[in-house]
Amino acid sequence: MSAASVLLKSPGRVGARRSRSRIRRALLAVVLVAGAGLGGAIGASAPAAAAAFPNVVVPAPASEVADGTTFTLASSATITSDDADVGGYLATILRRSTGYPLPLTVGAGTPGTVALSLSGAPSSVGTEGYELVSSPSGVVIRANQAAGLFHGVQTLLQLMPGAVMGSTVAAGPWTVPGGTITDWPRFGYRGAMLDVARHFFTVAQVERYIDEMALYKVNYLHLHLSDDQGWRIVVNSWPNLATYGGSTEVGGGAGGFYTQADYQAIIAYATSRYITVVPEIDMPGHTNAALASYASLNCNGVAPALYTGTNVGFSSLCVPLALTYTFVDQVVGELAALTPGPYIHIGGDEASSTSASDYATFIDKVQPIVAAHGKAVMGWHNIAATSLAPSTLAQFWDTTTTDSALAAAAASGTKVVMSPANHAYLDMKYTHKTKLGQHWAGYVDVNTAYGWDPGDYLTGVTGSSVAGVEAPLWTETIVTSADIDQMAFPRLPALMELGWSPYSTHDTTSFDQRLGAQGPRWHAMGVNYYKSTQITWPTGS
Ligand code: NGO
Repeated sequence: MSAASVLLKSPGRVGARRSRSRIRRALLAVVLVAGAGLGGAIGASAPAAAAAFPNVVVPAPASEVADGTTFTLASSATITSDDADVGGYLATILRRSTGYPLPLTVGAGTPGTVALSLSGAPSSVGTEGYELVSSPSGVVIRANQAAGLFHGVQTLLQLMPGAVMGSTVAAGPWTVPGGTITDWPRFGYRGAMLDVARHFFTVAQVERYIDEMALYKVNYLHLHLSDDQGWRIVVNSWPNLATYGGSTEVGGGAGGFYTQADYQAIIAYATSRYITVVPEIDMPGHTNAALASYASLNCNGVAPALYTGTNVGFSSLCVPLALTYTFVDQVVGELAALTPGPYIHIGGDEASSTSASDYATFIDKVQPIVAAHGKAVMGWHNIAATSLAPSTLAQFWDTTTTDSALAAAAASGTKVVMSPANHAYLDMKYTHKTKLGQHWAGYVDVNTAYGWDPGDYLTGVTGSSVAGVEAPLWTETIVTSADIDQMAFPRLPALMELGWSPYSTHDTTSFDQRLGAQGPRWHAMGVNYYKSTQITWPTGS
């Protein structure tokens, strides 16, 4: 093994913050010096020593060893897969853009030119990781579970020319650099949130976003299903929630809601991309749509009007009312029955119209209701001001780096998902010129989204207290799929790199280069991404 490949294999060993590009420049210098010392004898064999994977994969893999060879997918190539779904996913994408037949065989037999195998992966890659070996004769991806194969497939696609992501046949050559990538995630929770309450998004729009997020190894989709401006899912025991509470949205549009079959279709689609859905019913605040749908839920027995503005903090469920807990039990019960994932998100943010003692009473009563339906609670970090069940997951969304209540909860075992608004909120404007979005948490351009360490950000909430990262997209100003694209790309990949890659790979220069390499892919896919001036976008972007 060459010195080059040894160095590249363990980014951690060469210093936490050194960039791969700097390492590559240094290696090249070593090779050149060595070559000079040998009177240029290194000549033709130099590529092996200087080999490096192109700096194109987001999130950065944990480990890569290039060997200087190249694999080229030919029209006669075949695909084999131990998992029918992942094999089918890869074949569909490759057939569409290459125009090759690429027959797929599922299960035992001779490995195809591209082979997805559920045996022989290193145990160290865990349930979501994979090993990818590319050589002139083909590519083998090994994983312990199908999720790992799926993530390996994303890496393989990123190693190919961007046109591979297009929906029409393009010219090759369809090359893959040779070598071995061994990769697994830093955190178990890597989420994207979509607020379908402020503006409603159809099943097809949600599925489109799921397909986009899957490219960056997202494994949780948090759906913000209710807010003051809209209730977006049918609850059979409280039918007006959807039909009346879902009948509008910010700005006064027609809104909409998911039938339970729609919701299950979203879950099935997400599952096919190895993404777990976390449904949120925001309580006790952010409940005007529910209060407007049922007068009986209000302390004064009077239903407020539907609301289509963008204020927050003015609504509250009636904490002393017994019916409130029947409501919560039935809503959570129906949602839990439809949701295979482990969490029900109960919101808990900005309950400014609920007294502190009522708030604590409410969270105390709701946690066991969720548990009785077999789910763990997830809630915005404000719930840490109350006493939390051991399984409750708190989601930090403030702009500070200290929160004593959350630190105390973490000290007693609460795990935290990190979504600091000034880094992770996809609804923040990039710059003062950005048309969409808000800027209450500041402007968040790509390098700000990338420039923090979720595992060492919040005082007292570090290391194993951190479950992962989530990028929320609130939709007060977001109306179309093009709007979603504009705000999520390129920041969502930045946040998912923080969630997946070892922090030893963290380097802005290297990241910006890899992010730029996504431009031609998004161009091929028709993703309406924001061309941040912080990134050098290559030709074809
Ligand atoms: C806050 C608020 C949301 C807003 C969002 C806008 C949280 C957790 N509650 O985040 O209701 O939509 O900001 O950025």
